[in-house]
Amino acid sequence: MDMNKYLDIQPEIREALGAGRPVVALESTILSHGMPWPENLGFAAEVEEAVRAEGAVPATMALMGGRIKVGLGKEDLEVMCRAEDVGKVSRRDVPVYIATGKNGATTVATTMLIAEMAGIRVFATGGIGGVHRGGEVTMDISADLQELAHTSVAVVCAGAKQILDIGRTLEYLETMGVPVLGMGTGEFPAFYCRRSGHMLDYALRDEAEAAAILRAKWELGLNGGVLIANPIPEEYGMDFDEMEGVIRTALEAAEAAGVHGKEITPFLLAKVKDLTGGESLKSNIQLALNNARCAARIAVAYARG
Ligand code: PSU
Ligand code: MN
Repeated sequence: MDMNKYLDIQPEIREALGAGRPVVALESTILSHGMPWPENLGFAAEVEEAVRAEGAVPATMALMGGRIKVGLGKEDLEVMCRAEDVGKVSRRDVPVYIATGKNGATTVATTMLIAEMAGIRVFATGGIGGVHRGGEVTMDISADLQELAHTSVAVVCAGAKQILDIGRTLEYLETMGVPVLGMGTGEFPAFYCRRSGHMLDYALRDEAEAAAILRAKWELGLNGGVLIANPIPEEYGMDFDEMEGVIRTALEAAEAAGVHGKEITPFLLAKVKDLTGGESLKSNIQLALNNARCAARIAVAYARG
């Protein structure tokens, strides 16, 4: 394990990694920019507890005071959740935040690259970034997809939100050689919705099968990520067509406000939240907990070897 001089790995995580015990990476953008205070603080504790309950150690990532934090203590978690002057850090922002000491929340791309630096193989999130609607013209394609192409970490998500062009996102992942596996489903889920209309090549039977696929890929020297799409639990799923209307309104608002670049995803997420109120927050929390449990079971099976 490369103990990179910029990394602050919490002792419990360092010990687990040294002993080959399961660890699950968690991102902080979902805390700082994805959920409101103080619900996010409650969620941060709950998601770590969900990972522990399955027998793995949680490692929430953030950039703080010029350090890369692998595992956050209570105080750090609170700073990230209060999100006062906390930026959104994708791959290209990392060196800037390290050099300036600014606090930053890690996106899927950044959490993956830090996980790889630390030797963590499994990561749980809510939804990934992807090809935006109109991306064939704007070239707005999330750095998350490049990271999945190159960085050897498995990402457990609930699919991608309908703010994105899900079809083109899946095409991009195919081009980049990223396996996309459905957990108990042959259809790629759309975050709040269990269905997207886009079919996958492989439906996983269970977490042990996922772990076996990860082992085969990386032992073969096929570097890069794996996307595991785990649908939202039935009882929290929302209606696809209803969501489509909400997203159209959010996209129109973004267009009217002239939002673009790294601000577009947080803008759309906030708009969707405003338009759907408490229901979407509840769904978001439940799908993320569900992904954490799934990721922990995969990490446990992977560590068993
Ligand atoms: N999609 C969601 N929730 C999120 C994000 C995306 O449904 O919280 C966040 C993740 O951190 C993701 C990032 O990595 O947004 C992607 O941003 P961009 O599209 O700017 O790459
Ligand atoms: Mn973008």
